[in-house]
Amino acid sequence: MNRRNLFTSALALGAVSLMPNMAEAKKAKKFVEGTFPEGFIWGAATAAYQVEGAWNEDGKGESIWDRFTLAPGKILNGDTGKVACDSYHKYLEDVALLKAMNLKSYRFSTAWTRIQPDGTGPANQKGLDYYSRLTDALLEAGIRPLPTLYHWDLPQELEDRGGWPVRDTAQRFADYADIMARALGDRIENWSLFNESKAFTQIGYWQGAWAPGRKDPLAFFKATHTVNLAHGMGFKAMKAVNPKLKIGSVFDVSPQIASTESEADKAAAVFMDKLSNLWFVQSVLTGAYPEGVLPFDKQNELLGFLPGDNTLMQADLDFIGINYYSRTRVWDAQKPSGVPGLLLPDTEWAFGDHEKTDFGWDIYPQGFYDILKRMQAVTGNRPIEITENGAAYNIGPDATGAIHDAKRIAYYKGHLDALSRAINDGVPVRGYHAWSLMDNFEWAAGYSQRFGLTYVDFANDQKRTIKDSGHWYGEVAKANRTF
Ligand code: IFM
Repeated sequence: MNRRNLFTSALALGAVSLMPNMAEAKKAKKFVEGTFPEGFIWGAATAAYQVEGAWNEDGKGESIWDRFTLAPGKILNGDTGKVACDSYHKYLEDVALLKAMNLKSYRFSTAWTRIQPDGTGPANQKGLDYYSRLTDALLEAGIRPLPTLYHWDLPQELEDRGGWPVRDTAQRFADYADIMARALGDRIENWSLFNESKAFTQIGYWQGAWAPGRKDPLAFFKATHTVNLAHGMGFKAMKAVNPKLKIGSVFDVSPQIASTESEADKAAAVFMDKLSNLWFVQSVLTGAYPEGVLPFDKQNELLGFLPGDNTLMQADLDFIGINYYSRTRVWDAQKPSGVPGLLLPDTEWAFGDHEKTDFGWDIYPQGFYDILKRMQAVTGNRPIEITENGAAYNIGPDATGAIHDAKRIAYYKGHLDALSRAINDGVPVRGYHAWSLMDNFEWAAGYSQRFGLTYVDFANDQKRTIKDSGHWYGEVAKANRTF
């Protein structure tokens, strides 16, 4: 029964005299910023390549990040994820950290190459066993496992066959999704298919700064279509195993702000909103791409879109994961893109006069509120989970070993307060995951950027120490409100 029906039947039952009391009760319950609905889920997030290490243990195959990090000059200081936080061996310590912070959800990712070392064929039992042990430890601790199937670590063998620009990779992903649903679907209900499809296709295939390091706009657009197909096909494969599984996906979004009031800049911002915020989520939910990005008459050819793909890529996702960090400024530039008929605006990420994080990202909590309102409209009121939000501050231990990262606390407070306002204004957010549970491998920036609630001493056996922010966040989770 929807709200309208509820109201109609209340009238029909003669319950109309109750209405003024209800209104008064609502008024009396004044919203307090920083408070959250009962049952709100508090969690933290990591990803396989960023924390696991054990890059070639127990039959694990080579991923594109294993390969990319070995190429000279790609990663700051020549860092790699070979050891990272060593979570493959220290996962029980990670579960203990979550527990110490009163968290009830752990968002991690599963490494495809642990499951299918070269991206095809039967499962590697030892890889499955690792995620099974992690799952059991989480459940035992009363923590919900929330795995993401793809957080950027494509099997190198699949990249050698063409990678995401090649259509067959979608079927390979669906097979992997099927294996995971069969192996862990008895204990894990909620799953994410992908993490930040925009980021890994754009930076990996167009800009070349991340694995696999290609600089080819045509390959980028093809990759986006394969990833969208993989959403639909992976979703259907998992539902076929067990229709009760709840399958979502994680989208990185950012308000696109026109740099001036000119019509040209405003149009450029609308264009970037489609390419940056809607290209994956709207296409997967509806089976159709946002209009006005690619030239209409060339779109199918540029994407490799075949008849029937609308149905193939469509997925009625059970929940939407949102990652928010900062906002984007856009101005009309008419830049040639390398794609016939496509001119691009210029964009500047994380701009503004506000204080910056140590990574140089602008701190703008209102953008969190704004983008949540936008995504609520786009995703038709589906349940939303914040799957990432956080800040890099490279603060180390003091003489006593304590990590006083007050700036991170301020960052979280600002964003959580904005989130509470969005929820109070009707955005259906049911959970929040801080990025990250612990300092980890930050892609091209290596270990130079620390996003963790927990300090990791990479030079000293990956020793973990909860920072002030981790203690604060633990109290927030316990009290269901900020301080
Ligand atoms: O570390 C990354 C993560 O892997 C994806 N989202 C953004 C984070 C911070 O850059």
